[in-house]
Amino acid sequence: MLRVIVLAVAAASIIAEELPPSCDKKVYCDSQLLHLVQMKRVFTDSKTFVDLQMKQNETTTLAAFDKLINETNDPTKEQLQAFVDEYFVSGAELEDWTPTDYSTDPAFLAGIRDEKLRKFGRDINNIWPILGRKIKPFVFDQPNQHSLIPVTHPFIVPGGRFKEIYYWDTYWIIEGLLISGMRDTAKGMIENLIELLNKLGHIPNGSRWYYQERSQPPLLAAMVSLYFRETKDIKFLKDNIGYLEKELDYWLQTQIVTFDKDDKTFTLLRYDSPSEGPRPESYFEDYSDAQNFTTAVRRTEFYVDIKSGAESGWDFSSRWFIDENGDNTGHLLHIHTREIVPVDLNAIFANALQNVAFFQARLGNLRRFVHWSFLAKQWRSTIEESLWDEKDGIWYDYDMLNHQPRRYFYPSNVAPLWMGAVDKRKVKKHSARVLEYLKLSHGLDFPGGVPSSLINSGEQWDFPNAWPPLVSIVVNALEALGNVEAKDTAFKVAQTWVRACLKGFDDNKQMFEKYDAEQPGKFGGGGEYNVQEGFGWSNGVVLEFLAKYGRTLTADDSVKLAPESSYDAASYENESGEK
Ligand SMILES: *[C@@H]1O[C@H](CO)[C@@H](O)[C@H](O)[C@H]1NC(C)=O
Ligand SMILES: *[C@@H]1O[C@H](CO)[C@@H](O)[C@H](O)[C@H]1NC(C)=O
Ligand SMILES: *[C@@H]1O[C@H](CO)[C@@H](O)[C@H](O)[C@H]1NC(C)=O
Ligand SMILES: *[C@@H]1O[C@H](CO)[C@@H](O)[C@H](O)[C@H]1NC(C)=O
Ligand SMILES: CC(=O)N[C@H]1CO[C@H](CO)[C@@H](O)[C@@H]1O
Repeated sequence: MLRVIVLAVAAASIIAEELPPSCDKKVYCDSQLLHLVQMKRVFTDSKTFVDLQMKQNETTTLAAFDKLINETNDPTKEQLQAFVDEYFVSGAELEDWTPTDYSTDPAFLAGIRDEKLRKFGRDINNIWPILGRKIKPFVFDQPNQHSLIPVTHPFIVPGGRFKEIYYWDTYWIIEGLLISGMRDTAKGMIENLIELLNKLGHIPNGSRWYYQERSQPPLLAAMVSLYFRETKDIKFLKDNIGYLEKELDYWLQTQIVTFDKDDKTFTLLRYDSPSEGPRPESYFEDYSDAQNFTTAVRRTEFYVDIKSGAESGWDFSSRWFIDENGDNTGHLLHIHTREIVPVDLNAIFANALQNVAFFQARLGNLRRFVHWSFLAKQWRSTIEESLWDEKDGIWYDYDMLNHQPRRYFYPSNVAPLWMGAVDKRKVKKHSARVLEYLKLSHGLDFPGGVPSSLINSGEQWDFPNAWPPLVSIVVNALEALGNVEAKDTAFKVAQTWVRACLKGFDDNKQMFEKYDAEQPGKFGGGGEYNVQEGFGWSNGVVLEFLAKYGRTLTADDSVKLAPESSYDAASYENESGEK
C-alpha cells in the first residue's frame, strides 16, 4: 500500500521539458536524415525507411549525410532517394523458419465435429510455418546497423508489414500455438520477450529500436500462465520469476496515476509514454498532424498522447478522444490518452499481479506471494470502486480531465471478467447487469463480429472494425460470468466469429488482422496503413474458439453434427490438457 502511494506522488502528469528521443539510435529516431526522408515521402509507408539496414556504421552514414547537406543545402526527394540507395539496403534480416514442433495433425483437430470446421482448423494450423522467422546471424554481428533488435529464439510474426515481434499480439499467438501443441515455439517466444525486457528494462511495443520508449498491454505474466498451465514447467517459472517481477515494477514506477472520483482518491495505471517528436515509423503522419497545433507545448503533448495511444494497442480509437464537450467524438487531434484510466490495462495488470503471486506461491516464496497478492487484491478493489458504473452496470474507462466515466460501448469494458480481476462474489452480483448492458448496447448484434466501438471515426480501432483479440476478450468475459445465458451468448459470439473468418478465408485464402463487423469475412479498413494478411492473432483466436467449442460449433445452420459417440472426445481431452 505505502509503496504504491509513494510511487504515485513521484509520477505527476506533467510533461518534462526535456524528453528523451524515441530511441538511442540516431539514424532511426533522432536525425535530420530521418526528418527529411520521411517528410519528403521517399517512401509511401513511413515504416519502410526505419526498417532499412545501414550498409555502414552510424558514424559513417551520418557523416555522409552531412556532406550531402553541405553540398545541396536542401536535398530534393531524388537526391535523398539516391542517398538512401547508396547507404541503406532493404534488410533481409529474417529468414523463414519451420517450427520444429509443428505437426500437420495436431490433437485438437479430433475434437472438432463439423468436418468443414475441422478442415478450417487444419488450414489455420498449416499457416504457422508460413509465419515462422528467425534472425540471420549478421544482425547479431552488427547490431548497430539495424533497427531490428535481435533475439535468440525463432518466432511467429503477426504478418504483412508487422514482420518483427509484437508484444500483445504474442499472447494470442501463444494461445494458438499451445492449442496446436507447439510448446517449444511458445516457450521460445516468451523467452524472446524476456530477453527484450532484460535489455531495455521493459518489453517494447515491438522488437525494433524505434519502439524503444513504448511498451504494450502487459500480458507477459498471462502468457507465462498459459504456458505453465499446459506444461507445469516449474523450472521455467523459477528461471523467470525475477523478470516477471521486474516488469511489474516497471509499470508501477512509470505509468501509475492518482485521481479523484466522488471525493475519494484512487491509484491505478494509465498509458503514458513520453519521448520527443513523432513516432519514427509514422513520422510523416504525426508530424503533419502536429502542425495543426499552434504551440510547441501542444505539439509535444500531442506526440506523447499519440505514442501513449500506440502503447495501448488501440492505435487509434475514439477511446482516446476527448473533444470540447468531454465526449469521444472528434478526430485524432482530440487525442488525450494520458487523461484516461483504461479498464483493460488495469484488468490486465491485476491479473499479472495475481499470476506472479501464484507463481511465487508455487515456488515456495511465501513472502513474495503475500506481497503481490496484497497488491492484486488492492488493484481488484480499486477497479471495482472507481471503474464499475452502478448506473449502467458495467466497467468504464475514466476521464480524469472532466472527472467522469466514459459511458461508451467498447469491448474492453468487460476486460475485468476476462482477466479474472473481479472477486467471485462480485461476479455473481454483477452478472445479470453486465448481460443486460451488453444486450442494450447492441454491440453483440453484428453479423461479422463484435466491433471495437459504435462510432465510425475513420480510425482502425473503431466501428465497423472487429479485431480478434477484442472478440476473444468478450467471449472469455461472458464465459466468466458463469450462468447459462452468458455461456450461450459466448458460444454465439464465438460461432459468428468463426463463421465470418471462414467466409473470409474461403473468399481470399487469407486470414486478416481485422474484419468488418457489418460484412462477414470482409477485411477491415481505416487507419494509417493497408490491411495486413497472415495473421498471428487472428489465427490464434480462431484456434481458441475451435478448441473450446469444437463439439457444438458448426460452419452454418444447415450442418447436422454426427452423434457424440462417433468422435473421439477422450483423446482430445487428454491431449490438450484443458476442457
Ligand atoms: C565506422 O566505420 C569506419 C569506416 O569503416 C571506421 O573507420 C570507423 O572506425 C567506424 N566507427 C565506429 C564507431 O565503429
Ligand atoms: C559541412 O559544413 C560545415 C560548415 O560549413 C563544416 O563544419 C563541416 O565539416 C562540413 N561537413 C562535411 C561532412 O563536409
Ligand atoms: C491537420 O492539418 C492538415 C492540413 O494542414 C490536414 O490535412 C490534416 O488532416 C489535419 N490533421 C487532422 C488530424 O485533422
Ligand atoms: C484420459 O484421462 C483420464 C483421466 O482424466 C484417464 O482415466 C484415461 O485413462 C485417459 N485416457 C487416455 C487414452 O490416456
Ligand atoms: C504505432 C506503434 O507504436 N506501434 C505498433 C505497436 O504494435 C501494434 C501491433 O500490436 C502496431 O499496430 C503498432 O503500429
